[in-house]
Amino acid sequence: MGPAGLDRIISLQRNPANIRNLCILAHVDHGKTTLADCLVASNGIISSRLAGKVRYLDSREDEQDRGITMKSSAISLHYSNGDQDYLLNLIDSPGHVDFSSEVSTAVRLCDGAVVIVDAVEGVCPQTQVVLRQAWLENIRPVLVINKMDRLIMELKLTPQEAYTHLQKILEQVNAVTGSLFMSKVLEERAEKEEKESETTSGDQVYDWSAGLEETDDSQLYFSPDQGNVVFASAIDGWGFSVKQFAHIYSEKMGIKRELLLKTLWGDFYLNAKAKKIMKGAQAKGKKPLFVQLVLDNIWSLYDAVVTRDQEKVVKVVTSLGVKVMARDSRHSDPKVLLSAICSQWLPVAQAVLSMVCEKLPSPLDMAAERVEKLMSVGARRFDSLPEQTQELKRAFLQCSSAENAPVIVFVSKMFAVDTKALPQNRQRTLTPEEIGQRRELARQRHAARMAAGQTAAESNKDHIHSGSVPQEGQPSGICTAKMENLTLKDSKPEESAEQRETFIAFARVYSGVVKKGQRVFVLGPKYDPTQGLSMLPESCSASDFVPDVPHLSCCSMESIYLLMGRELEELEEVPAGNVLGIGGLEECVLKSATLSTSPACPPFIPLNFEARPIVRVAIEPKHPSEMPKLVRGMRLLNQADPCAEVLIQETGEHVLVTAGEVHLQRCLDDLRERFAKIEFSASKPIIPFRETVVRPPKVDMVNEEMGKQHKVAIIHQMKEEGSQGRSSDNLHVDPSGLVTLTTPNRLATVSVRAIPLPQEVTCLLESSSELIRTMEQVNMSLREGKNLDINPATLEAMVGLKAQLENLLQGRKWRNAVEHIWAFGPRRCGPNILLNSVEGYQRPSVWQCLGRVDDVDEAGAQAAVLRDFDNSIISGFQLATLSGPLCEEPLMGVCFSIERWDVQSSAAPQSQDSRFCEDLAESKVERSSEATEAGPSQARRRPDAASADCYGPVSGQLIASMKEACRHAFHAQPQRLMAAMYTCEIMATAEVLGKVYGVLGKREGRVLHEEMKEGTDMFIIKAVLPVAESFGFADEIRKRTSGLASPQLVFSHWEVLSSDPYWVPTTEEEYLHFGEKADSANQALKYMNAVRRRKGLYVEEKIVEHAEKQRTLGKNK
Ligand SMILES: Nc1nc2c(ncn2[C@@H]2O[C@H](COP(=O)(O)OP(=O)(O)OP(=O)(O)O)[C@@H](O)[C@H]2O)c(=O)[nH]1
Ligand SMILES: [Mg+2]
Repeated sequence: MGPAGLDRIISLQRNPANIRNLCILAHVDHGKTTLADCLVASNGIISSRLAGKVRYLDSREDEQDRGITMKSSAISLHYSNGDQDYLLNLIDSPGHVDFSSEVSTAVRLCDGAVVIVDAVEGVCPQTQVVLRQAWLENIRPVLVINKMDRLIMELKLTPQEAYTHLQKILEQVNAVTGSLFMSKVLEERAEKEEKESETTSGDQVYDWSAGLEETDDSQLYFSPDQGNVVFASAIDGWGFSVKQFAHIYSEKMGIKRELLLKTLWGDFYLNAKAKKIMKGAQAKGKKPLFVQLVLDNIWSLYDAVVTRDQEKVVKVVTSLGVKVMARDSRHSDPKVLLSAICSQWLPVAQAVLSMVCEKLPSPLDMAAERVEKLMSVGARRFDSLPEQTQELKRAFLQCSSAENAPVIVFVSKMFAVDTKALPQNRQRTLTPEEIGQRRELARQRHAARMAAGQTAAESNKDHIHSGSVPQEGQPSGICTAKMENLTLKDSKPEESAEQRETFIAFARVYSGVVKKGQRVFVLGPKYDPTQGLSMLPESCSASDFVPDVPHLSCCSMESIYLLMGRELEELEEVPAGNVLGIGGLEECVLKSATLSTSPACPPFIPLNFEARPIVRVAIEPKHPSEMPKLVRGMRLLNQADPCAEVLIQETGEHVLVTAGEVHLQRCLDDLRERFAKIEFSASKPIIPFRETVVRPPKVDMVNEEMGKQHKVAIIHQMKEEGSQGRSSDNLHVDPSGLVTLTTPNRLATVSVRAIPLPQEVTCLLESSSELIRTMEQVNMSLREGKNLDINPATLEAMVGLKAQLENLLQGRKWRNAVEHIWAFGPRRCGPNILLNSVEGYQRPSVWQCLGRVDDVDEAGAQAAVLRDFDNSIISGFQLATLSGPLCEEPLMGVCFSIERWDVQSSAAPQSQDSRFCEDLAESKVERSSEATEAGPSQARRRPDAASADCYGPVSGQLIASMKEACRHAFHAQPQRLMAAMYTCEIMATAEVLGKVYGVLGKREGRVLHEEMKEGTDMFIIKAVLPVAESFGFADEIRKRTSGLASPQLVFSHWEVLSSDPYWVPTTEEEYLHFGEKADSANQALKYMNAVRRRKGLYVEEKIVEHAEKQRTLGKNK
């Protein structure tokens, strides 16, 4: 960018009323980057001939190769709309699901969004996702219906059909917005009623529609007559809103512009005789205005150009008053001529940018509601924040760049750039003076060299004069010193470029002026302004000495940049309301952060990410000595990607977790080429599984009803196994699946049963894990004697969860179960339950925090002892649920019910040996009698003796025994693996439908439904597919359908695999059907063995099954 352009942008930055921060959002391949190209070309940054071809904002090599965007990138553009000059900070975002985290980072920094929809494909899954993201961040969208040319050239629709088709697309988009709006209104109404019901009481009649009618939603929907829709073909360079045509025709036909604006889109037609616009085009079978005045013209232009009707083309060209160069009109590809004409007639940049300037809000229009949402972290209500914090809201709304305004900046991601590409290291163009200076230097050097050559020759000739320094030598000395200076300066970055990547923060200033070198507070996501304000001295600034405050640090913004797509321009300061890049934060910001000069500023709410990282690979350097480089590279990668996770597993493996296959590939490439720069090998993707138990199946593997006898047989088999392999003198498994295990020192005994949880319960627990975690924290602090004030909404959510569980866990088996939930696991918040079914043994349940402390009311010491035992049991349960017996993967949907547990009163270590026999006798008696009461009562009887042992053998052994007992209890039930499932939506034409089904079937996919997309010949297939089978799926589909279908995979849920990994044929039919080995069809066994092999666990395999056959084969060869 030239200095003039830069100056103009700098001056525009000071006028927030004319700034628009916007991002382009859409489903993958709907033309975001192509449209961005057109906008960039309007600023002369790239040639308009190349717009749509260079994809300027896709600056990475792999983005260009694959043709998809992977990183969001920003560019600042200038636009004059009438007499106003605007600054547009434009962010292009990726559409592929794998990179949806990049969309979150972009959306956060914007006030508005351009949502693009492909005119043929209509609303796609990612379109809905991005609309929701925009909605959640409270940013206003405008719509561009792109690829209009496809309606003409590919679908060959008539203008009338196209009009109907476009109406449908608008309806679809508005339906998505409508449902978002509805849920919000209902939510607000619920809140309002809650408040009202606090004040008023009495019977109320419930009116479900209330709220929806009152709230004004006309601004919300996309409609061409509202001016928030543009129809475009980015690739051909044209686009228009109804406004442009209203303008053209108001002059031509003498109809008022306002009237045309309102009637150009909709059920209106032109009565040529009366020269009037009438309503009811459809009913009267007339051409709607939009078809007659707009679409017909475009269609006939395309027709003329494509059929090479020279006469007509010339006529159109002259009537439109556009200029076409001879080389364009002669070009063999009619598209060239088309875009030459269209881009002058209806330039897309003009249409989109004027809509953006008129319809999208400026930073000054930020809604108070949005500010409160951004600032209320941790579900705290905005009005509960300290006063100084609440005052900052004003600063936000004012968006002031005054000297005394507090600086508030949000960093949404960190991105890496090559250090050499930074403006300060870039080779700058020399001014004429400098060139002159250099020339002079070079001349002097040349002269000096010549002179030196001469003197050397002379001294050679005349040795006697050695030592004498020639006069001319002096300037040469100075000269080289200068040169060294120069070259040193030039080469410095290379020498110090040990670190080749520099991290730049992708950020926005919300208030104040950011200056180069300024010091600010970095507020971590858990920073609490109340705490910060109380700990810091008054009017403390980030440049002072700052005492240690949790989650608060200071750093200086060493350099600030204007983001210009592939390039950065260094700036001195950036005022409020702008998007910018900040250098020098890599030490104190990992991925995102809030920066402020005021410690009263709360951290912004975290970005909401749509995709969860699920694909993990283990990474290992080729040469072990390069491990440190790999570790450093992975750390950098973690910082540079908003969604990738890097961790070291318990096994010591370095693991990279990514959102999907494409994301994984990009991360590996980045790691190899930029961050680690070493050779490494990545394992095959590690696929997560879950283990669970199910109810005994009713039919066998050949779908024969299992008779009672059969079941009995199975139970017998189990019993036998129990008595043979699994039963020892410590372990007892009874036929109903109750496992009783005694600790090795025989001081404690637990009896556990595993019960499958209903699926709905598992789902509920899975989705409420955050809430459960909060509940657990509250319980912890309660147990420590602290009392926490819980936010009423959270408390209510907990009560709601309990009620839901009670509702789902009905029946005799689950009587009172919810009340007795002892813990959730693993990690205290997972989808498994530990149930305290010991009769008469009252212990605090997980619902303790809800205030029902009627459970136990014991003396302190007594409670403490029991608590230690409790903790051991709960810990055992946590360990058991963390890794199950099938292949050491976490459990899911299992309830472990403790039916008895006894501890010997004499558990004190000193008495252990002497009383061993006695204990044994005692425990046996207990077990045979009705011992349910004994355990706890014993423990209660002599707490002091046991208390000495709370960290001793009993406690430790109790954990281990509990874990073992759970594992055996698990084994005693029919066990299953659960596989992670993706949902995928595939769009395909009828011809390739069969192939898509073929690939899905081969990969164990299941089609949920299939429907025809209205107005097209496309089918939409919705299917689920195990993650384990998904690698290479997208590629395979693309190959088999010659690129006509491309699926988007999103993690959806866990699903129980129906086959039993330990199944062996038992009935005659099963033998007949599967053969004796029956190992061919057992998918679960295959998965289980693969995981076991990876983890180095024992895998039961017969390697040589038919030795004789092998021998014969060998002979033949
Ligand atoms: N026919 C037609 N093709 C278009 C148009 N706009 C874009 N395309 C094509 O659509 C494809 C995708 O365009 P991109 O601009 O890369 O799409 P994108 O939305 O940026 O894709 P991602 O960034 O990967 O989500 C390219 O092959 C474009 O040439 C259009 O108006 N008409
Ligand atoms: Mg793109």
